Amino acid sequence: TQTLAVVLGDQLTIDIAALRDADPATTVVLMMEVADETTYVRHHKRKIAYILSAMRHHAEALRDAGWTVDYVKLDDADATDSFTGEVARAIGRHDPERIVVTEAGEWRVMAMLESWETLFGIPVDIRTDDRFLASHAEFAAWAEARKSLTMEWFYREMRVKTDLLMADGKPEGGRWNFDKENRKPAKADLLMPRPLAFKPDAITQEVLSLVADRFADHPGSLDEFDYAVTAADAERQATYFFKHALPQFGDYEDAMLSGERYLWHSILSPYINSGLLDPLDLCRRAEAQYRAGRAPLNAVEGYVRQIIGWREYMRGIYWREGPDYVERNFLGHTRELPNWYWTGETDMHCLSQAIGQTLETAHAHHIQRLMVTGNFALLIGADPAKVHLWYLEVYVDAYEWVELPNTLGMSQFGDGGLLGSKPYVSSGAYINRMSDYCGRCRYDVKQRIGPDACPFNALYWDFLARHEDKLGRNPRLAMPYRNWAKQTQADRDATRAQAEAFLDSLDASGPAGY
Ligand code: FAD
Ligand code: DLZ
Ligand code: SF4
Repeated sequence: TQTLAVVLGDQLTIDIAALRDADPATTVVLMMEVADETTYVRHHKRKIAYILSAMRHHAEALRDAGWTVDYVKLDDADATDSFTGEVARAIGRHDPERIVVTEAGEWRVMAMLESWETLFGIPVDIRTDDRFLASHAEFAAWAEARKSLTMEWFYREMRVKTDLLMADGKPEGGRWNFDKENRKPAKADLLMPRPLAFKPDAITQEVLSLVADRFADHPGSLDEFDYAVTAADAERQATYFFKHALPQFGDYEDAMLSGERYLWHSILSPYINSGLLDPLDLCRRAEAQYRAGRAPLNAVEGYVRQIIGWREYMRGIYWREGPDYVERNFLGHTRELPNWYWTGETDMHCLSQAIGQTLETAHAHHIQRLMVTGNFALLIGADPAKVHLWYLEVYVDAYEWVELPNTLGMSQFGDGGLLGSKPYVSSGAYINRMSDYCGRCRYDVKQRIGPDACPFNALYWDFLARHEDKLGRNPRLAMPYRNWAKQTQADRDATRAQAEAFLDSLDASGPAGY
């Protein structure tokens, strides 16, 4: 063997950079299931099952394409439990002249890749991951040139760069962003699209029993596992989304409904992040739906912005801010998440819905993550590094490069506003406007004080009061702070006492389940 080409678990793309110009006759592709990766956080069982099954199927796809694949399984008798240990063993088996690998998605794994050349004494070629539009250097250059790192400006550059939704150098429809049109509440609708369900084949079934056996103490359920685990099936889900959900995707992007896990979302993030689907290709296909008159501009622009805007931008921030970004804690928060983040057992209906479906499916949609579980964690003053661990653990699409900036930055304001100009906090009123949750809740969203009052209400004002020194001069919070100042001292005292009693009751919920 001349070349050992390493393919990691989120590099399941058939023409990944590491294989691009390799010769199948003299290359061995190494894929490895390793214990350290399955336990560096207590990943949701479904997330592990998805990744391992997708990896095993991808190994088959590579073999079908003519590659020799050396695939190490988790229960291999001589397993070393780490990427570095497995590469060392593979060098023993194949005696390669060099290693080629595509850059890793996160600092932790990148450090391993960078240690190999010295450790093994053979050249290691670490290739740029060109599944992303902006390289680390490009993002750094963009960020260098400005004071504020507002996503919108980055997004516009990506629109120009890709020529997506452009007309003669100008944005299609005369505006870059149609977000204001994407905030409609939804009504229960029997005709709502449902993502396709894929029946586990023999490979997936083997993985499911391995995971049930070995990761019994990890959170989440494996029941009715129905993810796509091949590029072809992921492709089917994409086609289904473009046809049946994209047209309404924009209107109802921020809506939430009881019992409806997916609404008009694409449910493609696990496939994009692990490499089964190509993000830019999806954007081009969404654009084609618009050009053919099959989906409105607000939906297609919204979809494209999430991918070439938010997704790329989050990755840029992650790599720019460095490995200690995870330690930022602008608001000095230290509380543990309540124990019921791992059970869903709370009488706050919005939270039991968001957490319940998360434990069942390893998925929740954006507004549930941001304005229900995220909002609540921020209002109670939960430690952002701990909140980050929860999100990294429970979502099937969670890899640190995308999860950390979303959680610690966007959702928990841990970076003090690098990513967002104000914290995403709201009282119950926002949840009531965007969902049907409150009508089914034992709490009254209109009350702030008393045993039936929606906890979000007192917590919201208490949060603002607690952080007046850090947030009081934020122009985007001027209105709520004025409103707070106008309330009588007696009302303010009662609000804070209500919040305090609630926080005390939370701390009694039992140990967090990380
Ligand atoms: P859709 O609503 O259909 O959106 C289309 C696509 O846009 C998604 O598939 C995704 O690739 C991309 N996208 C949308 N929003 C974002 C965003 N904020 N950042 C990056 N990409 C985005 N997304 C992840 O992929 N992995 C994570 O670990 C993750 N953690 C999150 C944590 C928090 C606290 C929050 C608020 C959001 C997080 N997101 C994360 C973003 C978003 O919630 C998911 O991408 C989305 O819910 C995936 O479902 P979907 O494919 O149906 O998305
Ligand atoms: C998340 C994950 C899991 C659970 N298991 C594996 C694995 O066994 N083998 C593997 O190659 N990758 C796995 N991954 C994904 C890796 O953690 C992923 O490659 C890194 O997040 C990239 O930096
Ligand atoms: Fe959530 Fe409050 Fe509404 Fe209940 S009343 S669902 S706790 S926002």
